[in-house]
Amino acid sequence: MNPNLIFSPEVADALNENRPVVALESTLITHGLPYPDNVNTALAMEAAVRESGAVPATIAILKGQITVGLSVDDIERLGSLPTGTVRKCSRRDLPVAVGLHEDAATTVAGTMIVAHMAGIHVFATGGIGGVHRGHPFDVSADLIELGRTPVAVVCSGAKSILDLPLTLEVLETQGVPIIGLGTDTLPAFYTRSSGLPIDARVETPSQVAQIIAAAHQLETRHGILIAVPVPAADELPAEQAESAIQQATDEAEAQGVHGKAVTPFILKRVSELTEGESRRANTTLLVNNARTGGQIAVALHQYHAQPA
Ligand code: PSU
Ligand code: MN
Repeated sequence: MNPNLIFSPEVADALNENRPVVALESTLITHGLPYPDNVNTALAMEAAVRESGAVPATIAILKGQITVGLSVDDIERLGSLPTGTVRKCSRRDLPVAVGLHEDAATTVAGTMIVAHMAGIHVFATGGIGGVHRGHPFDVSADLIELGRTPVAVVCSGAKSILDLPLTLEVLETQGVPIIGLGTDTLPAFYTRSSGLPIDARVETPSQVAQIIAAAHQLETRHGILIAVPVPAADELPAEQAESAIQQATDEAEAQGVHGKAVTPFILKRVSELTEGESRRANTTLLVNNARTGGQIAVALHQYHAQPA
């Protein structure tokens, strides 16, 4: 085990006893949702993982220590720090945050790296990064990480702040299977479908676990994307999501926002522009994905536990 990692007692016990664990990210806490929604949602996600019989491991870097399994106090502290004081930590930021003993919140890419180091196979979040609209060279490191790190990422696709067709092209090039759980198209975060076809559709967490187990046996060494649409009752009307996203993207362009600041800027503006409407969709899908991640981790555990 990597000596830089520290574990909560609960996560350490679960991993030692080979019980199912689900990784959760922290950038959605520091850069994705406003306080106190962020803290409440992070705790609701942990509760949903527990309800499905798995142990949640929220991951972040606290004063340079890569921490697997934040306490409630850690989540409250990270979530209430002023915006911009916590480093957003993707692959390239990890050595900086650790080396300089910083507080940092892991993105999908950063969380995948740590989950893999810790021996956690399933990770649940809301939306992954992708290729930005109008900027085909702004490709989130999340997509490259999915191509190189064997962790299954349960998500609701990506927000259409991104260029979704180009995002799918990059995932294809990176060799990342996209499995729809109850869907045959890529979900677009607030809305259930982008209309874009994906690789395979399955109906149960246990079928997802079968695919993850096969990838482990084949030693393919890449990630798998598990796409779970937002529950229908809390879906946002497509036109409403689209017009807010268009306006936020135009504003980012006009204000010259670039690099790692683009995604947080657009997330913030979209949530301001859609007010409460998007908040419900956002929270519902995050908690639903955490619950689904728990079910997949439990199924994977049973699958692995069976004699070969
Ligand atoms: N998309 C969301 N909410 C988020 C993010 C993306 O709907 O909170 C966060 C995730 O942590 C993701 C990161 O890994 O933004 C992607 O940032 P970038 O585009 O800079 O790679
Ligand atoms: Mn980006």
